[in-house]
Amino acid sequence: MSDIKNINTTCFEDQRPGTSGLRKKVSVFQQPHYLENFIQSLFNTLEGLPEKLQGKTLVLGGDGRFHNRKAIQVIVKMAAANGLKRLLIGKGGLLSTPAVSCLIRKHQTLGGIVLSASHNPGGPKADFGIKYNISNGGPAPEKITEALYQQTLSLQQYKILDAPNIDLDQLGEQNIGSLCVEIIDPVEDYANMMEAIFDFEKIRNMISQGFRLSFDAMHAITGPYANEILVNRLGANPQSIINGIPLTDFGGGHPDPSLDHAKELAAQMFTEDAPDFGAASDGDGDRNMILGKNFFISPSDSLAILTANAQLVPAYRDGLSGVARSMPTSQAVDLVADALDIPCFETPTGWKFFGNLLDSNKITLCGEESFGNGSNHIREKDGLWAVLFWLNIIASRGQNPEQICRSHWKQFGRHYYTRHDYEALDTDIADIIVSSLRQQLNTLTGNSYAERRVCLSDEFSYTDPVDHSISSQQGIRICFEDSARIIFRLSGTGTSGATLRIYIEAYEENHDKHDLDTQFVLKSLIETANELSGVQLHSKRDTPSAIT
Ligand code: VG1
Ligand code: CO
Repeated sequence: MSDIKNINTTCFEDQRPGTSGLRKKVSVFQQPHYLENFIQSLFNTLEGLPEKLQGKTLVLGGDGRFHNRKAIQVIVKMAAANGLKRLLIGKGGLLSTPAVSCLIRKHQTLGGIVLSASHNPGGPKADFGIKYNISNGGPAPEKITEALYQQTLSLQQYKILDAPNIDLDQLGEQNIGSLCVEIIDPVEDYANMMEAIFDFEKIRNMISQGFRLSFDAMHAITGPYANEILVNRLGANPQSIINGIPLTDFGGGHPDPSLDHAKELAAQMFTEDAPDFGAASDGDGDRNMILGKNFFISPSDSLAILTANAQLVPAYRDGLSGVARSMPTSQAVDLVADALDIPCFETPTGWKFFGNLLDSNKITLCGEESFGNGSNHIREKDGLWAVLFWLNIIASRGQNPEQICRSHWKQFGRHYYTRHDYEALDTDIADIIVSSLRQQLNTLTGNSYAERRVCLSDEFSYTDPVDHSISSQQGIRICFEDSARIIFRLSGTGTSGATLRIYIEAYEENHDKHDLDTQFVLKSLIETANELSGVQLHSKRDTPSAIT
């Protein structure tokens, strides 16, 4: 029996999706009708679009964090009451973000719902999140998330079927009202896709000849995927997967693939006896960190290196149509695109901006400084894909990650790069910092800071080359004549206060200077960034909360 529940939405004024969906504390999601308000608003928005919701199929799954199973049961009953025909759900309620994108495309569904707060911690006191992906497999564009948000403000009632819970652990079909729920293997379609892209035989040979790797799944979603792909299909030692079992609180950790958070992996990789290759992924499996023996590959360099070596991978053998990077990502890939004579696009932060470029075949590869890369195989960034890409390059070139990176710098020069985050700032203070930067913008050009002349200072605005939609206020940038840059933007994924991200980059062509310490090389630019923004003064902090 379908129930209609009346609600008062005035207490749900904060359901505007951010960079990557709606993210809140679990306790916020646990409020009566909170999740329902968001899901019904999503369904109403979709029903109002030409594609319509009724009679359609959606993919549904999450990264296994606390509240995942409960939320899935609610969404299933609401899907049944709202006239959906079919749901494809990963066994145990598990699906990585890239796997959802893969399934949407393979089964040509209307879209998919991912339950994840990505790299944010999980557990009863931590974070939960929801994002919606459209039929191309990519994150919903702003026009959908904005319409959804407007719905959340005025929704008066939602529909839910009064029915028992479904069994999330039983493969196969179950019916609930007129809805058919199919519980599927979360890994298989995705693993098959990886096998069709990369030269598995070459990687398998390399591993069988003694190549050692370590992959840190951080007790998040990628454990089962890494086991199937790296161990079962590529022959890696089962012990090369660390923290491989998904836990609802990620073992108390922060599933962020950085040297700070992937501590166990970092400890393994920076020793005498380190494996040849190390990698980690985040909560929902869409990001990656790549390490060599005692060697860190910066994510911006990783994008440039993948681009330069793409033709070693079977799926990209015929070359790339173009590449894209988010604005704060270093300009390393621009130089490679130049050399390959392919276009290079600069988009705002967030994966949704790559969708149109990929759909119209303007680009084949894309990436962000925040440890995310991807390609036209799906419409999300993809952690394990990047790991396999690196393994494919290493196996083809017969060189280790450090050698590959150093020869890249030798050919193209090195972009020193760092990001300083000031997390959980008071929102008023963050606003003061940003508006004071805005006010200074037209006074900077032509002046010199850190012994460099400013050639451009503006607030980044993006016009989508395909649908011509405009996204403004996407970060404040100060560009120097020697191609150094300082960029400021506020994070759209945090759940407490505001996070100011400061991105700093300088280019060094002379390869005698490629071995210096990054923070040392960027010191004067860092000081300039601190002075211009007054971040330390306003926040009364003398160091960033995180340095990448
Ligand atoms: C951060 C990153 C951005 C990334 C986003 C989602 O956003 O900077 O590059 O796309 O997280 O990644 P923000 O607004 O906090 O800077 V994930 O792994 O959460 O899907
Ligand atoms: Co993620």
